[in-house]
Amino acid sequence: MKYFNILAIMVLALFFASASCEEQKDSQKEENVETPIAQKPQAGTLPPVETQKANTNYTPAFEGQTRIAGVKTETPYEVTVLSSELSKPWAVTTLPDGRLAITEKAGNMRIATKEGSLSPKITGFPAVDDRNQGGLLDVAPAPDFETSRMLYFTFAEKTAQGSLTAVGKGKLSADETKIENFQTIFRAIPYFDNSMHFGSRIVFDKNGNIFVSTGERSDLKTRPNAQLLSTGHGKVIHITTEGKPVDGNPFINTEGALPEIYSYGHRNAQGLDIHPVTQELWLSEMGPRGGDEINLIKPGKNYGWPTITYGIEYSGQAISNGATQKEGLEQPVYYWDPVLSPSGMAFYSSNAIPEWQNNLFIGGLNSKHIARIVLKDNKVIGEERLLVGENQRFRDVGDGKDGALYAVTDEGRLYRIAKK
Ligand SMILES: [Ca+2]
Repeated sequence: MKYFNILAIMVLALFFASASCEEQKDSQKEENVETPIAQKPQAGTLPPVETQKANTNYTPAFEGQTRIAGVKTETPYEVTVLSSELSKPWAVTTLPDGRLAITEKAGNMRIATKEGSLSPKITGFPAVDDRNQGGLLDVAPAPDFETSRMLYFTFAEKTAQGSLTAVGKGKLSADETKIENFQTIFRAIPYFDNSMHFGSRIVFDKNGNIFVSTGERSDLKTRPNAQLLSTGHGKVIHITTEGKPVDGNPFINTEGALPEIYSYGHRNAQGLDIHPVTQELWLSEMGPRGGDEINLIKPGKNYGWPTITYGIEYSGQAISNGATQKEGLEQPVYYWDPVLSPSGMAFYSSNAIPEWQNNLFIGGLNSKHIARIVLKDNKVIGEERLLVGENQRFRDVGDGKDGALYAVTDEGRLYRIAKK
Protein backbone atom coordinates (compact mmCIF):
# COMPACT_ATOMS: atom_id res chain seq x y z
CA MET A 1 0.00 0.00 0.00
CA LYS A 2 2.80 2.32 1.04
CA TYR A 3 4.54 1.86 -2.31
CA PHE A 4 1.28 2.37 -4.12
CA ASN A 5 0.80 5.71 -2.32
CA ILE A 6 4.32 6.85 -3.20
CA LEU A 7 3.79 5.79 -6.80
CA ALA A 8 0.43 7.60 -6.90
CA ILE A 9 2.02 10.77 -5.52
CA MET A 10 4.82 10.54 -8.08
CA VAL A 11 2.35 10.05 -10.95
CA LEU A 12 0.25 12.96 -9.71
CA ALA A 13 3.38 15.16 -9.36
CA LEU A 14 4.46 14.30 -12.87
CA PHE A 15 0.96 15.02 -14.15
CA PHE A 16 0.86 18.46 -12.53
CA ALA A 17 4.40 19.26 -13.62
CA SER A 18 3.61 18.44 -17.23
CA ALA A 19 0.25 20.23 -17.00
CA SER A 20 1.87 23.42 -15.73
CA CYS A 21 4.47 23.05 -18.46
CA GLU A 22 1.66 22.91 -21.03
CA GLU A 23 0.13 25.97 -19.42
CA GLN A 24 3.42 27.82 -19.75
CA LYS A 25 3.69 26.85 -23.40
CA ASP A 26 0.11 27.95 -23.96
CA SER A 27 0.68 31.34 -22.40
CA GLN A 28 3.90 31.73 -24.44
CA LYS A 29 1.97 30.84 -27.55
CA GLU A 30 -0.66 33.43 -26.69
CA GLU A 31 2.01 36.05 -26.16
CA ASN A 32 3.53 35.22 -29.52
CA VAL A 33 0.32 35.50 -31.50
CA GLU A 34 -0.98 38.54 -29.62
CA THR A 35 -1.37 41.45 -32.03
CA PRO A 36 0.24 44.68 -30.81
CA ILE A 37 -2.28 46.88 -29.07
CA ALA A 38 -2.95 49.93 -31.20
CA GLN A 39 -1.92 53.19 -29.58
CA LYS A 40 -4.79 54.96 -27.88
CA PRO A 41 -5.65 58.16 -29.76
CA GLN A 42 -4.54 61.17 -27.74
CA ALA A 43 -7.34 63.72 -27.32
CA GLY A 44 -6.44 67.40 -27.40
CA THR A 45 -6.17 69.23 -24.07
CA LEU A 46 -4.59 72.45 -25.39
CA PRO A 47 -6.33 75.49 -26.90
CA PRO A 48 -7.27 75.02 -30.60
CA VAL A 49 -4.34 75.67 -32.96
CA GLU A 50 -6.44 78.17 -34.94
CA THR A 51 -6.55 81.62 -33.33
CA GLN A 52 -7.44 83.77 -36.36
CA LYS A 53 -10.92 85.20 -36.89
CA ALA A 54 -13.15 83.02 -39.08
CA ASN A 55 -14.36 84.30 -42.48
CA THR A 56 -17.93 83.26 -41.64
CA ASN A 57 -20.21 83.09 -38.62
CA TYR A 58 -21.57 79.67 -39.63
CA THR A 59 -22.44 77.22 -36.85
CA PRO A 60 -20.89 73.74 -37.01
CA ALA A 61 -23.30 70.79 -37.37
CA PHE A 62 -21.84 69.09 -34.30
CA GLU A 63 -19.33 69.77 -31.55
CA GLY A 64 -15.74 69.21 -32.64
CA GLN A 65 -16.40 69.72 -36.37
CA THR A 66 -13.95 72.63 -36.43
CA ARG A 67 -11.34 74.22 -34.10
CA ILE A 68 -10.82 71.08 -32.05
CA ALA A 69 -8.55 71.17 -29.00
CA GLY A 70 -4.82 71.20 -29.71
CA VAL A 71 -2.39 68.30 -29.14
CA LYS A 72 1.41 68.30 -28.93
CA THR A 73 3.77 65.49 -29.96
CA GLU A 74 5.73 64.36 -26.89
CA THR A 75 8.11 61.89 -28.59
CA PRO A 76 11.22 63.75 -29.79
CA TYR A 77 11.35 63.84 -33.59
CA GLU A 78 13.68 65.36 -36.15
CA VAL A 79 13.02 67.12 -39.43
CA THR A 80 15.60 66.68 -42.22
CA VAL A 81 15.67 68.38 -45.62
CA LEU A 82 16.83 65.48 -47.84
CA SER A 83 16.88 67.57 -51.03
CA SER A 84 16.13 71.08 -52.27
CA GLU A 85 16.69 70.18 -55.91
CA LEU A 86 13.20 69.13 -56.95
CA SER A 87 11.29 71.14 -59.55
CA LYS A 88 7.66 71.73 -58.44
CA PRO A 89 7.16 68.22 -56.99
CA TRP A 90 3.51 67.19 -56.71
CA ALA A 91 3.51 63.73 -55.14
CA VAL A 92 5.74 61.53 -53.01
CA THR A 93 5.04 57.83 -52.53
CA THR A 94 7.04 54.87 -51.24
CA LEU A 95 8.12 52.08 -53.59
CA PRO A 96 8.33 48.50 -52.23
CA ASP A 97 12.15 48.69 -52.03
CA GLY A 98 11.87 51.72 -49.75
CA ARG A 99 12.85 54.37 -52.30
CA LEU A 100 10.53 57.28 -53.09
CA ALA A 101 8.73 57.99 -56.38
CA ILE A 102 8.23 61.74 -56.86
CA THR A 103 6.34 63.43 -59.69
CA GLU A 104 7.33 66.85 -60.98
CA LYS A 105 4.52 69.02 -62.35
CA ALA A 106 6.13 69.80 -65.72
CA GLY A 107 5.72 66.13 -66.70
CA ASN A 108 8.45 63.87 -65.36
CA MET A 109 9.18 61.63 -62.40
CA ARG A 110 12.22 61.25 -60.13
CA ILE A 111 13.21 58.40 -57.82
CA ALA A 112 14.87 59.43 -54.57
CA THR A 113 16.77 57.30 -52.12
CA LYS A 114 15.93 57.83 -48.47
CA GLU A 115 19.23 59.68 -48.20
CA GLY A 116 17.90 62.21 -50.72
CA SER A 117 19.91 61.24 -53.80
CA LEU A 118 17.77 61.96 -56.91
CA SER A 119 17.61 60.03 -60.17
CA PRO A 120 17.72 61.94 -63.48
CA LYS A 121 14.32 63.02 -64.83
CA ILE A 122 12.27 59.96 -65.84
CA THR A 123 10.33 60.67 -69.06
CA GLY A 124 7.71 58.94 -71.22
CA PHE A 125 4.56 60.84 -70.26
CA PRO A 126 1.96 62.36 -72.59
CA ALA A 127 1.71 66.15 -72.94
CA VAL A 128 0.39 67.63 -69.71
CA ASP A 129 -1.21 71.03 -69.11
CA ASP A 130 1.17 72.28 -66.43
CA ARG A 131 -0.19 75.81 -66.21
CA ASN A 132 -1.35 76.84 -62.71
CA GLN A 133 -2.78 73.78 -60.92
CA GLY A 134 -2.26 71.31 -63.79
CA GLY A 135 0.61 69.04 -64.71
CA LEU A 136 1.77 65.53 -63.97
CA LEU A 137 0.05 65.04 -60.63
CA ASP A 138 -0.13 61.89 -58.45
CA VAL A 139 1.67 58.54 -58.68
CA ALA A 140 1.01 55.14 -57.06
CA PRO A 141 2.84 51.85 -57.59
CA ALA A 142 0.72 48.84 -58.56
CA PRO A 143 0.30 46.39 -55.66
CA ASP A 144 2.42 43.93 -57.72
CA PHE A 145 5.00 46.58 -58.66
CA GLU A 146 7.94 44.38 -57.63
CA THR A 147 7.18 42.00 -60.50
CA SER A 148 5.14 44.17 -62.91
CA ARG A 149 7.01 47.51 -62.46
CA MET A 150 3.67 49.22 -63.26
CA LEU A 151 3.01 52.73 -62.01
CA TYR A 152 -0.32 54.60 -62.07
CA PHE A 153 -0.60 58.35 -62.51
CA THR A 154 -3.07 61.21 -62.58
CA PHE A 155 -2.39 64.19 -64.83
CA ALA A 156 -3.98 67.23 -66.44
CA GLU A 157 -4.32 66.06 -70.03
CA LYS A 158 -3.67 68.78 -72.60
CA THR A 159 -5.68 68.74 -75.84
CA ALA A 160 -6.96 71.20 -78.44
CA GLN A 161 -10.41 71.08 -76.74
CA GLY A 162 -9.04 71.99 -73.34
CA SER A 163 -7.90 69.88 -70.43
CA LEU A 164 -9.23 67.33 -67.95
CA THR A 165 -8.06 65.07 -65.13
CA ALA A 166 -6.88 61.76 -66.60
CA VAL A 167 -5.57 58.50 -65.16
CA GLY A 168 -2.78 56.60 -66.90
CA LYS A 169 -0.37 53.76 -66.37
CA GLY A 170 3.01 52.65 -67.64
CA LYS A 171 5.94 50.39 -66.88
CA LEU A 172 9.11 51.72 -65.30
CA SER A 173 11.91 50.68 -67.68
CA ALA A 174 14.62 48.33 -66.38
CA ASP A 175 17.18 51.15 -66.45
CA GLU A 176 14.70 53.51 -64.73
CA THR A 177 15.09 56.24 -67.35
CA LYS A 178 11.55 56.16 -68.75
CA ILE A 179 7.95 55.02 -68.43
CA GLU A 180 7.24 52.53 -71.22
CA ASN A 181 3.97 52.08 -73.10
CA PHE A 182 2.05 54.81 -71.27
CA GLN A 183 -1.71 54.26 -71.62
CA THR A 184 -4.51 56.60 -70.55
CA ILE A 185 -7.21 54.49 -68.86
CA PHE A 186 -9.73 57.07 -67.62
CA ARG A 187 -10.76 60.65 -68.45
CA ALA A 188 -12.90 62.79 -66.12
CA ILE A 189 -15.05 64.33 -68.86
CA PRO A 190 -15.86 66.92 -70.13
CA TYR A 191 -12.80 68.81 -71.37
CA PHE A 192 -12.71 72.42 -70.22
CA ASP A 193 -10.36 75.18 -71.25
CA ASN A 194 -8.77 76.41 -68.04
CA SER A 195 -5.96 75.36 -65.74
CA MET A 196 -7.66 75.00 -62.33
CA HIS A 197 -9.07 72.35 -59.94
CA PHE A 198 -7.88 69.03 -61.37
CA GLY A 199 -7.85 67.26 -57.97
CA SER A 200 -6.25 64.68 -57.82
CA ARG A 201 -4.95 61.70 -55.89
CA ILE A 202 -4.86 58.00 -56.61
CA VAL A 203 -4.92 55.11 -54.10
CA PHE A 204 -5.32 51.35 -54.43
CA ASP A 205 -8.00 49.57 -52.42
CA LYS A 206 -7.45 46.15 -50.83
CA ASN A 207 -8.84 44.41 -53.94
CA GLY A 208 -6.32 46.06 -56.26
CA ASN A 209 -8.79 48.58 -57.72
CA ILE A 210 -8.18 52.32 -57.86
CA PHE A 211 -9.79 55.33 -56.20
CA VAL A 212 -9.13 58.70 -57.84
CA SER A 213 -10.32 62.15 -56.77
CA THR A 214 -11.12 64.84 -59.36
CA GLY A 215 -11.80 68.58 -59.15
CA GLU A 216 -14.76 70.58 -60.51
CA ARG A 217 -12.50 72.81 -62.65
CA SER A 218 -13.22 75.94 -60.58
CA ASP A 219 -15.19 77.94 -63.17
CA LEU A 220 -18.76 79.05 -62.33
CA LYS A 221 -19.83 77.19 -65.50
CA THR A 222 -18.36 73.84 -64.36
CA ARG A 223 -19.01 74.19 -60.62
CA PRO A 224 -22.55 72.69 -60.86
CA ASN A 225 -20.96 69.61 -62.50
CA ALA A 226 -19.90 68.43 -59.02
CA GLN A 227 -23.60 67.60 -58.45
CA LEU A 228 -24.15 65.96 -61.87
CA LEU A 229 -23.62 62.21 -62.19
CA SER A 230 -23.17 62.67 -65.95
CA THR A 231 -19.74 64.34 -65.55
CA GLY A 232 -16.41 63.35 -64.04
CA HIS A 233 -15.91 66.75 -62.35
CA GLY A 234 -15.82 66.91 -58.54
CA LYS A 235 -15.98 63.15 -57.94
CA VAL A 236 -14.30 60.16 -56.39
CA ILE A 237 -13.88 57.59 -59.16
CA HIS A 238 -13.56 53.82 -58.55
CA ILE A 239 -12.02 51.90 -61.46
CA THR A 240 -10.09 48.74 -62.24
CA THR A 241 -6.50 48.85 -63.45
CA GLU A 242 -7.98 48.68 -66.98
CA GLY A 243 -10.03 51.83 -66.30
CA LYS A 244 -13.36 49.97 -66.16
CA PRO A 245 -15.99 50.66 -63.47
CA VAL A 246 -15.61 48.36 -60.45
CA ASP A 247 -18.42 45.79 -60.04
CA GLY A 248 -20.75 47.03 -57.33
CA ASN A 249 -20.08 50.73 -57.95
CA PRO A 250 -23.11 52.68 -56.62
CA PHE A 251 -24.32 54.18 -59.93
CA ILE A 252 -23.45 51.29 -62.21
CA ASN A 253 -27.15 50.74 -63.03
CA THR A 254 -28.25 54.40 -62.93
CA GLU A 255 -29.26 55.70 -66.33
CA GLY A 256 -27.25 58.73 -67.42
CA ALA A 257 -24.69 58.32 -64.64
CA LEU A 258 -21.02 57.61 -65.25
CA PRO A 259 -20.62 54.07 -63.86
CA GLU A 260 -17.12 54.90 -62.56
CA ILE A 261 -18.47 57.36 -59.93
CA TYR A 262 -18.10 56.36 -56.26
CA SER A 263 -19.01 59.65 -54.53
CA TYR A 264 -19.83 63.19 -55.68
CA GLY A 265 -20.29 66.82 -54.62
CA HIS A 266 -16.55 67.47 -54.16
CA ARG A 267 -14.81 70.76 -54.98
CA ASN A 268 -11.10 70.13 -55.37
CA ALA A 269 -9.83 67.07 -53.53
CA GLN A 270 -6.04 66.79 -53.48
CA GLY A 271 -5.89 64.39 -50.50
CA LEU A 272 -6.95 60.74 -50.46
CA ASP A 273 -5.81 57.79 -48.32
CA ILE A 274 -7.08 54.55 -46.80
CA HIS A 275 -7.10 54.19 -42.99
CA PRO A 276 -4.55 51.51 -42.03
CA VAL A 277 -6.91 49.76 -39.57
CA THR A 278 -10.49 50.37 -40.70
CA GLN A 279 -9.60 50.34 -44.44
CA GLU A 280 -12.07 53.20 -44.92
CA LEU A 281 -11.42 55.88 -47.56
CA TRP A 282 -10.68 59.41 -46.32
CA LEU A 283 -10.43 62.57 -48.41
CA SER A 284 -9.38 66.18 -47.89
CA GLU A 285 -10.65 68.89 -50.19
CA MET A 286 -10.11 72.59 -50.75
CA GLY A 287 -13.07 74.78 -49.97
CA PRO A 288 -13.37 78.36 -51.19
CA ARG A 289 -12.69 81.10 -48.57
CA GLY A 290 -13.22 79.01 -45.42
CA GLY A 291 -14.71 75.56 -45.76
CA ASP A 292 -11.74 73.22 -46.35
CA GLU A 293 -12.92 69.74 -45.40
CA ILE A 294 -11.99 66.25 -44.27
CA ASN A 295 -14.53 63.68 -45.46
CA LEU A 296 -15.06 59.99 -44.78
CA ILE A 297 -16.03 58.60 -48.18
CA LYS A 298 -18.95 56.16 -48.49
CA PRO A 299 -20.23 54.77 -51.81
CA GLY A 300 -22.98 56.77 -53.52
CA LYS A 301 -22.93 59.66 -51.06
CA ASN A 302 -23.17 63.34 -51.97
CA TYR A 303 -20.62 65.55 -50.18
CA GLY A 304 -22.53 68.73 -50.89
CA TRP A 305 -20.48 71.11 -53.04
CA PRO A 306 -21.72 73.66 -54.07
CA THR A 307 -25.20 73.13 -52.52
CA ILE A 308 -23.79 73.31 -48.98
CA THR A 309 -20.44 74.63 -47.78
CA TYR A 310 -18.82 76.23 -44.74
CA GLY A 311 -16.97 78.62 -47.08
CA ILE A 312 -17.82 81.80 -48.97
CA GLU A 313 -16.76 83.20 -52.36
CA TYR A 314 -13.34 84.87 -52.47
CA SER A 315 -15.33 88.11 -52.99
CA GLY A 316 -17.01 87.58 -49.61
CA GLN A 317 -20.42 86.67 -51.09
CA ALA A 318 -22.38 83.73 -49.65
CA ILE A 319 -22.59 80.51 -51.70
CA SER A 320 -26.03 78.86 -52.07
CA ASN A 321 -27.51 81.52 -49.75
CA GLY A 322 -25.22 80.44 -46.93
CA ALA A 323 -26.55 76.86 -46.66
CA THR A 324 -24.23 74.63 -44.60
CA GLN A 325 -26.54 71.63 -44.01
CA LYS A 326 -29.16 69.85 -46.06
CA GLU A 327 -30.89 66.54 -45.61
CA GLY A 328 -29.38 63.79 -47.72
CA LEU A 329 -26.05 65.61 -48.05
CA GLU A 330 -23.01 64.50 -46.07
CA GLN A 331 -21.41 66.71 -43.44
CA PRO A 332 -17.62 66.96 -43.38
CA VAL A 333 -16.02 65.14 -40.44
CA TYR A 334 -14.00 68.34 -39.94
CA TYR A 335 -13.61 71.75 -41.55
CA TRP A 336 -11.27 74.75 -41.38
CA ASP A 337 -12.10 78.47 -41.47
CA PRO A 338 -9.75 80.19 -42.20
CA VAL A 339 -8.36 77.58 -44.51
CA LEU A 340 -5.55 75.07 -44.35
CA SER A 341 -5.44 74.67 -48.17
CA PRO A 342 -5.15 70.91 -47.78
CA SER A 343 -3.15 69.09 -50.44
CA GLY A 344 -1.80 65.52 -50.21
CA MET A 345 -2.24 63.50 -47.05
CA ALA A 346 -1.25 60.21 -45.45
CA PHE A 347 -2.08 58.08 -42.45
CA TYR A 348 0.95 57.22 -40.32
CA SER A 349 0.84 53.46 -39.89
CA SER A 350 3.96 52.91 -37.76
CA ASN A 351 4.20 53.06 -33.97
CA ALA A 352 7.78 54.43 -34.02
CA ILE A 353 6.26 57.68 -32.78
CA PRO A 354 3.56 56.02 -30.67
CA GLU A 355 1.11 58.93 -30.42
CA TRP A 356 1.14 59.33 -34.22
CA GLN A 357 -0.11 55.82 -35.02
CA ASN A 358 -3.18 56.02 -37.33
CA ASN A 359 -3.15 59.84 -37.20
CA LEU A 360 -3.75 61.72 -40.44
CA PHE A 361 -1.06 64.14 -41.75
CA ILE A 362 -2.21 66.72 -44.30
CA GLY A 363 0.05 69.05 -46.26
CA GLY A 364 -1.05 72.70 -46.07
CA LEU A 365 -0.30 75.06 -48.98
CA ASN A 366 -1.23 78.68 -48.05
CA SER A 367 -1.10 77.75 -44.36
CA LYS A 368 2.51 76.52 -44.78
CA HIS A 369 2.45 73.69 -42.26
CA ILE A 370 1.51 70.02 -41.98
CA ALA A 371 -1.68 69.41 -40.01
CA ARG A 372 -1.59 66.42 -37.65
CA ILE A 373 -5.15 65.18 -37.10
CA VAL A 374 -6.00 62.70 -34.33
CA LEU A 375 -9.08 60.59 -35.05
CA LYS A 376 -11.19 58.45 -32.77
CA ASP A 377 -14.38 56.65 -33.81
CA ASN A 378 -14.31 58.62 -37.07
CA LYS A 379 -14.31 62.00 -35.30
CA VAL A 380 -11.45 64.48 -34.96
CA ILE A 381 -10.26 64.75 -31.33
CA GLY A 382 -7.03 66.74 -31.69
CA GLU A 383 -5.05 68.93 -34.09
CA GLU A 384 -1.39 69.97 -34.17
CA ARG A 385 0.63 72.11 -36.58
CA LEU A 386 3.99 70.66 -37.63
CA LEU A 387 6.92 72.26 -39.52
CA VAL A 388 5.42 75.71 -38.96
CA GLY A 389 8.73 77.58 -39.19
CA GLU A 390 9.78 76.08 -42.53
CA ASN A 391 7.83 78.62 -44.65
CA GLN A 392 7.02 75.98 -47.29
CA ARG A 393 3.88 75.07 -49.23
CA PHE A 394 3.45 71.38 -48.37
CA ARG A 395 2.16 69.68 -51.53
CA ASP A 396 2.17 66.05 -50.44
CA VAL A 397 2.86 63.84 -47.43
CA GLY A 398 3.72 60.15 -47.75
CA ASP A 399 3.99 57.37 -45.15
CA GLY A 400 7.47 55.87 -45.56
CA LYS A 401 6.30 52.66 -43.81
CA ASP A 402 9.72 52.82 -42.06
CA GLY A 403 8.53 54.96 -39.15
CA ALA A 404 9.13 58.20 -41.06
CA LEU A 405 6.91 60.60 -42.98
CA TYR A 406 8.16 62.16 -46.22
CA ALA A 407 6.87 65.46 -47.61
CA VAL A 408 7.46 67.53 -50.75
CA THR A 409 6.94 71.27 -51.14
CA ASP A 410 6.17 73.60 -54.05
CA GLU A 411 9.53 75.24 -53.35
CA GLY A 412 11.28 71.98 -54.29
CA ARG A 413 12.16 70.40 -50.97
CA LEU A 414 11.95 66.77 -49.88
CA TYR A 415 11.57 66.36 -46.12
CA ARG A 416 11.97 63.39 -43.80
CA ILE A 417 10.20 63.57 -40.43
CA ALA A 418 11.19 60.77 -38.05
CA LYS A 419 11.79 59.82 -34.44
CA LYS A 420 14.97 61.35 -33.01
CA1 LIG B 1 -18.69 69.10 -48.50
